[in-house]
Amino acid sequence: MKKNKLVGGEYNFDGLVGPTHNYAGLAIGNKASMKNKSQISHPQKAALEGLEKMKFLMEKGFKQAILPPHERPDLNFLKKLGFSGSAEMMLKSAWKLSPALLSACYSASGMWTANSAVVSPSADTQDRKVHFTPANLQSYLHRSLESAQTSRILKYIFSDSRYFVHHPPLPAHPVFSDEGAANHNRLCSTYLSPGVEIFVYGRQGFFSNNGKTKIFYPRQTKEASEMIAFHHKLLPEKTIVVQQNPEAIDAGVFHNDVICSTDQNLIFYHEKAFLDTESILQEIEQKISPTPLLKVSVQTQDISLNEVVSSYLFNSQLLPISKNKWILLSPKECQTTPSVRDYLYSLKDLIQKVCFIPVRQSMWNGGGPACLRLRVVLTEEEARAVHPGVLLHHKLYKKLKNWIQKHYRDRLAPEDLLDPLLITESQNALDELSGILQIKNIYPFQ
Ligand code: SUG
Repeated sequence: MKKNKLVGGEYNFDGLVGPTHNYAGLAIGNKASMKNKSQISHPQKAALEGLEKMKFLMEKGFKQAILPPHERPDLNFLKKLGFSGSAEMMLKSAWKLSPALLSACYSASGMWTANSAVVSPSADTQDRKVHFTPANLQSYLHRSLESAQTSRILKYIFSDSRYFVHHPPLPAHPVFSDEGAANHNRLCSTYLSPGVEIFVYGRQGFFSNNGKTKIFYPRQTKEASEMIAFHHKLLPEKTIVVQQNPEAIDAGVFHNDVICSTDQNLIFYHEKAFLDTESILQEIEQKISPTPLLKVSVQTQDISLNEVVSSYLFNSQLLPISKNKWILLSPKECQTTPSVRDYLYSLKDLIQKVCFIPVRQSMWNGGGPACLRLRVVLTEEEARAVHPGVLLHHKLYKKLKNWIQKHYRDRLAPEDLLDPLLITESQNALDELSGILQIKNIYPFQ
């Protein structure tokens, strides 16, 4: 089968779900994660669901690539904490201290690559290079363990300094709390033309401001968003930093990509997405001008905030099919939420069709289709400089499917995390994957 031709445009880098995918209830404010704590997980099914989503996009002609899973359990982290002895002993001691600590070291949360980094395309930056800032994800321990590996893998895949600039993650302090592209939108006339970048925060970092939420503590800070816009050399007149609606955060909208989605010049959003949605839209319209801003807005009377969260409607992927026409790739849960299903079937004009995709294993941890991917806009020349081993094509799809079926367990219960065999199995799997993706020495165990 012929490999995808390298052309400029938007590439989706999906996180391949790792062999230790489990439900540990670690993400407070994320209702699915809280609800499914200690459920049996199905790592093989999770990885296959993610891979089928990638295949779906590839077959529709979208540019699809892969980010490999992280090494889990993170034994080096346990060593840093002072645990020692055999791997089995370390697992047991960590579990004894706190089962949550052990599950944090085992979390496969690196799969949600929308949180891995903020990426600014060269069309937006003043030095005309693509800028990457891996997220520090400091809000939760299990996610904070991702940033070092994310930095390593992004530097490996985008290694050519003529095109790519890699910033270190922001300092891992609550003032600079950063959750990556899940709180970052881009609007433009075409992917490769200059765009407007929109950063969405939940609170201000200084003076322990909680952004006026009453239940959940917001993750992203204004200071983190502003710092990234500055590092990425974005033009202030093409950058917007806005606050998410605290009411939405309290309803379980822990990232902006659970309530708003953009593609090219289309914004698909709930009226309660932002603190002052109307004035934000005016600012976007002014900054994107002369390109017209196309809006699809959803009202609370049609879909409540609770239904936004349970269905993950806005975590659908907007797939452009022709000028001003899109397909929506939605999680299956949208089909089973009556108000959302009715709304989707009433859509016409801009969003022409809806396809439902099962990513249930990820959804149970609060991660929908859009959470599983990092968007990277590349010119043709930049695309040629990307490590080719991670670009998806049919042959690679088949190899990955076999690899998942060979190495992944069918089920994992919380107590299975004490099984030292899971360490060897995961390391063997990642070692073989490095060969498949032609990536050398990116894992600490190698
Ligand atoms: O950070 N869930 C992730 C889900 C991330 C979704 N990403 C986007 N919206 N872009 C989170 O809340 C749950 C892990 C657990 O409980 O085992 C978790 O981390």
